Amino acid sequence: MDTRNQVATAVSNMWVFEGTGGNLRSALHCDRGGRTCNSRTADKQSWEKAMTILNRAMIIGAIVALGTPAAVARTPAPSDAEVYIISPRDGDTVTSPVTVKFGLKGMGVAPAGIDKPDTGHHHLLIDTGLPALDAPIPADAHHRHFGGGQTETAIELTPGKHTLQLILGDKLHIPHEPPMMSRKITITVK
Ligand SMILES: [Cu+2]
Repeated sequence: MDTRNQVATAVSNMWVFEGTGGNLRSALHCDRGGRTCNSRTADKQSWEKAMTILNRAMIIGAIVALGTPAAVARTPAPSDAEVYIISPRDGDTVTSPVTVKFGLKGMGVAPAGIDKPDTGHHHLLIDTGLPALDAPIPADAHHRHFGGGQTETAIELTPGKHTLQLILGDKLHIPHEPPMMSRKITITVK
């Protein structure tokens, strides 16, 4: 008896598990609308949840779709949109305070809290990597929010090398799907 399931549909931002009767074969992670799904390693919690449901149901052909563990709804962003740092340029040597200009193409800037399609507000990541993409961006010295809709800022930096990267957040400060982020640049402060 062939108990494999076919993934027929997927909804936004979801894990889709193929398998039945406690025999999970694979997991797919699908983007908004389920247009593209990629094989990905599901986290343990999601696998266990899927196993429980499949064991209980024992329905051949069932498709189990679970939300991501964090279960936050990520706001879709146009796939051709682009976030970039206008200035300084990668490799520049600058003096503090450093004026950083934010660039955005294919989307609009809206203050935090405003629910408008294809918009977001800038976050400047200073000397840090990307935050979790399925949670609000932290607010601290390494994660600066521009919830008023600002498109530039001046930051005080100590002498030496620093990295800067922009990431857009939605009305709740959560990165979009797909995440809209700039390249990470390195500058030297004199
Ligand atoms: Cu924010």
